[in-house]
Amino acid sequence: MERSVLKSMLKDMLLARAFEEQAAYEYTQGNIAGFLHLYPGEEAVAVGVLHAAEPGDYIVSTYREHVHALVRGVPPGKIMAELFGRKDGCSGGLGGSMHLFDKQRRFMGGYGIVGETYPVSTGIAYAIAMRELPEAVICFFGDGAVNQGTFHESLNMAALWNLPILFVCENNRYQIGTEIHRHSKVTEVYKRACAYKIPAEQVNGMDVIEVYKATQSALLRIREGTGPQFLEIETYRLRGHSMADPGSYRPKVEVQAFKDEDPVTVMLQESLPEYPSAEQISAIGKDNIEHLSEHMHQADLISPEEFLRMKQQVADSVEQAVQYALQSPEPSMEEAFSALNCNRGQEVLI
Ligand SMILES: Cc1ncc(C[n+]2csc(CCOP(=O)(O)OP(=O)(O)O)c2C)c(N)n1
Ligand SMILES: [Mg+2]
Repeated sequence: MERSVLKSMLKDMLLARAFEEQAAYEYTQGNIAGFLHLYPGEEAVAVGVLHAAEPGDYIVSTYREHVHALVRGVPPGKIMAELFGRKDGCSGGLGGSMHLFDKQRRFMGGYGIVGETYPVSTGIAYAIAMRELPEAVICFFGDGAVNQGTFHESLNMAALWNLPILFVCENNRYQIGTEIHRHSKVTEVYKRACAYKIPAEQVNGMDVIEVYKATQSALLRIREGTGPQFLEIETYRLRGHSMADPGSYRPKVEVQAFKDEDPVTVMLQESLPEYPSAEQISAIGKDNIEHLSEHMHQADLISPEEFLRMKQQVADSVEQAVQYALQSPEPSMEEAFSALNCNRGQEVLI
């Protein structure tokens, strides 16, 4: 795998973690109101999947979507301003944490309703199929969302009409405080896709490289016309369900076990340089030493200095995002009302 892709994924994972931890802090300062669902521990899912996607693909996500938007390229300041409910946020400050949107980057939300992402994705994929475009829709949802009726309706239609959708289940084992075996008879989520003859597999969500590769091949199959694909990506959230949830229903040993497997740490270990030993170099032969060192230079392995620089860049961009959000005004009452359907014309809603 190309070192540049690895480095870029590492940077996005560090950015994701720093952004979310900063958002948690801003919530405690009263700068963010309402619900705030954070992503630490799950970074490898959004980063691996979205790095394998093309810019022309559409992304439909849940209420735990800040990192999906970040990795998709929505500027951190635009996301932070949206969390703050400010006018310069990516949804004009009217959506907040659960309703990020960026049409230009084909980031089609952010939805607060569990199970809402399936019909939205199915509709977009239907439009793509009608136009015979080479694009795909990536539909994210949680393990708790697979018992919604929309899951079955949408998977059936997607399979029947051969729609270009990649269904991505972020299986973090919990639906708020309810562990998966307490809400689902079938706890291996990928097996449900077989009922609709959708090819499905389970992926280790603690390993960003595995997530990237599984997504790349699934998207390739979609573009070849195989129809919808399904990935169940096993992951874990290190924080509570939302900032309002202390997460006390989970045994401490369980949380610690997953912290030890934290994808950001794992990724970091993967990308540290592995210089050959003196014996390995001499085994290759003297003439090859220059060749080898040049190759290593070109391969651009990350050095400790480069990693520190990367971390500093990430910290700076999060700080700038907070400043951007703080200087942005709140939307006016007129702007707030302009987004309501009933004020667009003379429509009577009921
Ligand atoms: C239709 C609907 N029912 C219930 C809720 C309340 N609710 C919010 S989050 C959530 C749990 C969803 O869990 P999961 O899909 O596993 O996602 P996770 O939070 O783990 O990412 C529920 C039941 C909702 N938002 N929408
Ligand atoms: Mg869950």
